Amino acid sequence: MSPAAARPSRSPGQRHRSALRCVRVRTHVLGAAHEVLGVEGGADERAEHVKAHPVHRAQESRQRLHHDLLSSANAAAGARVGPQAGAGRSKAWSGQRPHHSARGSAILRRPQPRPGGVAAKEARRGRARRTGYAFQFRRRSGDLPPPRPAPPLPGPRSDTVMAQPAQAVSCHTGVTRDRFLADLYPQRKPVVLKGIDLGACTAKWTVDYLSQIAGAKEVKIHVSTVSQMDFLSKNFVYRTLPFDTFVRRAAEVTHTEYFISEDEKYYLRSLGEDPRKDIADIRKQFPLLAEDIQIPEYFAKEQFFSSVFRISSAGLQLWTHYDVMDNFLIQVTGKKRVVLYSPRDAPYLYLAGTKSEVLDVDNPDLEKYPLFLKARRYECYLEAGDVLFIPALWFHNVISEEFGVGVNIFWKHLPTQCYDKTDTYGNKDPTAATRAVQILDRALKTLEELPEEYRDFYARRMVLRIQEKTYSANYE
Ligand SMILES: O=C(O)CCC(=O)C(=O)O
Repeated sequence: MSPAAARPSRSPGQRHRSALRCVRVRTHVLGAAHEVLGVEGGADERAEHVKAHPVHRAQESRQRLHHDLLSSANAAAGARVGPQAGAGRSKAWSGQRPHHSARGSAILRRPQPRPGGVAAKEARRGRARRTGYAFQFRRRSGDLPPPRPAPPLPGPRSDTVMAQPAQAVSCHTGVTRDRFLADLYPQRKPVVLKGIDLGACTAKWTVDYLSQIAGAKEVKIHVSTVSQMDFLSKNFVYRTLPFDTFVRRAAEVTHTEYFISEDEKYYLRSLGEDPRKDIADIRKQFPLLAEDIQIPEYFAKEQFFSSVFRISSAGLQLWTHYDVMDNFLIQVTGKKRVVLYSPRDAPYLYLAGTKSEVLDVDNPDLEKYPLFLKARRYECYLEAGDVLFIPALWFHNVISEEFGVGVNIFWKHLPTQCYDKTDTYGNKDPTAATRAVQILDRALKTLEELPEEYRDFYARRMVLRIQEKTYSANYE
C-alpha cells in the first residue's frame, strides 16, 4: 500500500484547513526572509522575488530548515503550541514567529499585539525589561532621561534558549605526564588538569608585580568598547601601550585615561618581536616573568611551538575559533569560562575561515544560525592554577569572568612539515588541508560547466564520496 493510501481520508474541511496552513507557513517564511533581506511587497510579489533570486531562495530554505528544527524541538519537548495548546496546531502556526523558552525548548509566541497600540507599547515595555533593553525603549518614548546602561556581563538571557545543554569538560587532579599521555591525550577531547605545579606565578603575578617586572615594554593590544570581541566584524581596534600601563588598565573597570570610552576593555595576545617572522615565546619577550612559570612538559621539547600571554579585562568574550595545534591554556590568575565545540560539529558553526560567526554562544541568534541548535556544547570554568588542554581543531569561546592572566602553550602534534612555515600564530590550516581545499575549489569550478540539475547530482555524489572515504567514527 502506498503511504498516501495508508493515510486515513480527510474531510473537505480538513483539506481546506491544511491548505490554508501551508499558505500561512509559506507566507510567514517568505515574510521572515524578506524582513531579513529588506524586500517589501505583498506575499505574491515576495514569492516571485524569492523565485527569481537564488540568494533569497537560499534564505528561504534556511528559514524552512529553521521551522523544521523548531517543530521537531516542540514535538520532542511536548511543548504547548500557541495560546490554546491542543486546540489545533493550525492556529498556533498562523503567521507567528518561533520563540524560545528559558527552559530550553522551542515554543511559539502568543499572538503579538498590533504595533502602535497601547497593548503593544506595554508588551514592548515588558519585553524591554526582560531583555535588559529597557534603556532603549524609554529613550524612544521620551518618558525618562537617558541613563547610562551598565554593560551586561555575557551570559544566557532569561528569554533565550541555550542551544544545547552543556556537557562538563572532564576534570582531573594531579595528572602526571605519563598518565596524560597514556589515558587522556589519545582521546582527543578537552580536559581540565588541576593541581599541576606551575611554579611561583600563581602567587606572584599581581598587577603590581607584573607592571614592575615587565615594565614599559610596548605591547600591541585589542581595545573594545563592547564585551564581545568579534574578529569577523572587527568591532575592536589595535593600539599600543607600555605593558605596565596596559596591565593596570585591563585590571580596572572604569578608566581615567582611555582610547575610546571610559569603560573600554583590553585584551593582550602577546606576539613575537616581529609578528610576521617571530613566534610568541614569553621566555624571549618576557624573560623575567617566564622564570616564575613552570610549563607542564607533557610533550617533547622539539614539539614546542609558542608560549603566549593572554591578559584580559573582566567580562571580555573572545570569538569562537579553532587553532591547528594542540594547546594548554594555563590560567595563572583570574577566572574564565570556556565553551567548546567538537571539530565534528563544524557544519553547525557557520565558519568563516578558522572563526565561527556565532560569537554570542549563550544567546545565539537562531533566526540567523538555526543549525547552531545541533552543535554539542562542552563547558568548563577555569580558576587560578587550572590548565585546560584544548586539542587542535576544537572550537573554543572564552569568557573572562574576572581580570586574569593566562599563558597559552602551543605544540606541534603533527610532523613539522605538515604545518605552514609562515604561520607565526598557529592558526593556519596544515598545508595539505589548504591544498585539498584549493583542489576542491577547482572541482567546483569544473562542475559549473554542467547545467544545474547535473551539477546538483554530481555534487551530491562528490559529497557522498568524501564522506565514505574520509569521515571517521573514532572521534567525538
Ligand atoms: O584564554 C584566552 O584568552 C584565549 C585562549 C585561546 O584562544 C586559546 O587557548 O587558543
